[in-house]
Amino acid sequence: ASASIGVTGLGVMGRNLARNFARHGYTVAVHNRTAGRTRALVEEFGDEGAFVAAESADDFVAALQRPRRLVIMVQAGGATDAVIEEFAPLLEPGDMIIDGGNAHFADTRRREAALRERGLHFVGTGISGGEEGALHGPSIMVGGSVESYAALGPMFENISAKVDGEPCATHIGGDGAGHFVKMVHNGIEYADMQLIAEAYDLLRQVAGYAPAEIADIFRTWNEGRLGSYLIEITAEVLAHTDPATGGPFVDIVADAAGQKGTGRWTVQTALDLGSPVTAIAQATFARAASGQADLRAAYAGLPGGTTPPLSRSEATRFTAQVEHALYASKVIAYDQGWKMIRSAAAEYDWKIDLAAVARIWRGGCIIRASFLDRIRAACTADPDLVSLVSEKEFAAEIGDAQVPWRETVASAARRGIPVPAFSAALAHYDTLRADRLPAALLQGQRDYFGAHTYRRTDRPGAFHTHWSRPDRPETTA
Ligand code: NBP
Repeated sequence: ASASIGVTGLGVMGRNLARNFARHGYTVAVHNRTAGRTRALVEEFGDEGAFVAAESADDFVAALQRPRRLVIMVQAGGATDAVIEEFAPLLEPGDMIIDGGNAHFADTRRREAALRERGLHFVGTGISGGEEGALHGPSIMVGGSVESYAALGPMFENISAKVDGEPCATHIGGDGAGHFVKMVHNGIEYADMQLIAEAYDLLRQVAGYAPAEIADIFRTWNEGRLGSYLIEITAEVLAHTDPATGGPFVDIVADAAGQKGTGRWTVQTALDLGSPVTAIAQATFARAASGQADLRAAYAGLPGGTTPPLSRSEATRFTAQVEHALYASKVIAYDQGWKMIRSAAAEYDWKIDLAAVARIWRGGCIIRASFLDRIRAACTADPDLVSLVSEKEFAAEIGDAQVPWRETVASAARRGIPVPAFSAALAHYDTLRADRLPAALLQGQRDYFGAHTYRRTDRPGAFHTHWSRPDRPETTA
């Protein structure tokens, strides 16, 4: 046995991950269901490092040094279970199966428990950064036992992205914690992308800018506090000209957004946890609505708002407003994700270091952004920080954003331009800062039709009002 790690599943991600390990000096055993892919990898990239090509499962396992580290990079779901079942019987106690696919964290919890019974470590690992990240340095969110991280962590840290010399890989927590945090990463990614798309739509429809001009605005924003991979690529997409028509690329793309499901998982899980990730939810629903051609046809042509076009100087002022709105909404979206991770940590007994999550998201992953440095600093200064908006600097920025944020959402409403993520972020902010919420009325309604009882503000206990009695007496429940 000569390989320090093995990768099975040499699709887009697996083969680049295997190459990344090899480029860092590890001997990598490679295996794929269809052996042609294994041979192709070694033929094409064999000179990049030391590969051991294995055609059978037995050869693959035999090539691995003990304790064995076996990375699975196949489709999530049934394929992952099939591959685990193929290899687990060939392994020995103390060996590690690492699932680097986008598994649902509940599946990871189930698999971890089952393999633990068999003496094996199952390490659910979220890997972000797509094809390029897998090759050049992804962000790696590792679950599973502390013991397995001791054996694997240094390798993951080696191949991960680096920011200021620090690796973008860490042990997140036990069993499914790595896949959970990767899921929330993707949920935040949905929100961030939708917020940027709404900002573009406003700059185009309200301010009247052309896509190339908006690309320049995004380039400028990218130099400041909004600096991020997503803002950077948005500028590139907006500046791109369609070779066939000579017009803006964005104008010839069908406006129906796709999704692979991690945003949906985030929202479904948030509902179970009672965690209000409203900006993420709106971003997920916005994708779904964009693809509903029949509904969109039914609503097409219905009246909406209008206001006169902006002058050039008004457009400049409006652009500055949108920057505030985008930044404030983005802080809220990340805050929602943060709180969801905190809720899950309590629910599943994971000890998640939120400063470390911010640290490893600064490079390699899709939501890498300069303001993650600030989130990291805030979480380091106060590991029990309840909300990002209660941190001094974020609170000051949210304070400065008040008028422009509200003006942006109001402008959109007046013109009939949908800004579901901006609106959800602002409503979330207003919900949580309100002195009194109409939840009091909801409690009254619930008590009326279901005797669900309510608490009073002036004395302890649960109460019920006998709504059908003419004198409506109140009793303690
Ligand atoms: P690909 O579609 O490129 O490759 C899929 C791999 O799964 C192939 O090696 C295929 O083998 C193998 N496979 C399948 Br499908 N069913 C199998 C089975 N029943 N038994 C054994 N092998 C099987 O996928 P990918 O884009 O590399 O994604 C791999 C994982 O990484 C997924 O979980 C994905 O969600 C995750 N991920 C992808 C990205 C990304 O940007 N693409 C980013 C982060 C995470 P074959 O060659 O024999 O068909």
